[in-house]
Amino acid sequence: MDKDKILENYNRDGYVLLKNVFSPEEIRSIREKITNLSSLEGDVLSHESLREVLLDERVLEPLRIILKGKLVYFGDSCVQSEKKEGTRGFHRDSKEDFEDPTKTDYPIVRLGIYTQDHVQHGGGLKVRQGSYKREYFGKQNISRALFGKPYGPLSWKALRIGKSINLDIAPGDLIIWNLRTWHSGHAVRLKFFRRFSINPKLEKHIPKSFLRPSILPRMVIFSSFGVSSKELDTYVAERAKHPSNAEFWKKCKFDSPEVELLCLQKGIELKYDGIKK
Ligand SMILES: O=C(O)CCC(=O)C(=O)O
Repeated sequence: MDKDKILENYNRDGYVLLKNVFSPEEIRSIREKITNLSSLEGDVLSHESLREVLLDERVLEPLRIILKGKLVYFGDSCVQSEKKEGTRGFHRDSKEDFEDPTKTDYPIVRLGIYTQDHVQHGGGLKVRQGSYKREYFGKQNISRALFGKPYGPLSWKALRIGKSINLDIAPGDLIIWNLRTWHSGHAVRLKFFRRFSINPKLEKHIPKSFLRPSILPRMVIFSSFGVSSKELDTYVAERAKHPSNAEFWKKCKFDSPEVELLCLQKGIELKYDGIKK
């Protein structure tokens, strides 16, 4: 996908799905490397064998196009290998984010490298198209509307939170979404009407016989990147406050000289506020 198309899709939808970024052979190798890890703990760059995947130019270039600046990596990444279905529910990951999304950008994105098929199978990702630009009736905004200042008059527009779409992610594809985009993992696929996207709250109630199976173990590499900004400072500070994230970051080793050198070569800034060793 060329630069203009990446920006056009991302600006319209709040996400962009890049097809065939990795070859089937590369995906087989990534799955093998994940299988051979002695532990999944820590961020992706802490795993020597997987650094090259995340720092691949085919991954970094679209991020630079979307974020329009020097990339900042702050250890908010993980390698997942799940043997059973995980939790579901639409959510957005921006933190302490009270700006008007119709007028402001949120300079942090997340990427997913799913290593199994989610076109014909379940277990993929669903998103609400364009939701990153919508006001929303989340808990934060309702309490702001009642007890504080909503950003502008709350309107019916807030109820239009974007069409729910099961993304056709195939192994080798790269999906990048803005942290304000509503999304939910482990999306189910109906046997018939495979494109039909069911609300995540209802997904677990659908009888198995109506569903397409998921490929297990479900192996995915997730990572966030941002550009230097007050939003990024707030995001990292907010995440670091939570004991579970503090525990996670303690196991990260992206402050090693090898990672620092690799990131320097790739023009990536490392932000250590979360891990503070
Ligand atoms: O498991 C998934 O597919 C989605 C994960 C997710 O919500 C996230 O990484 O922010």
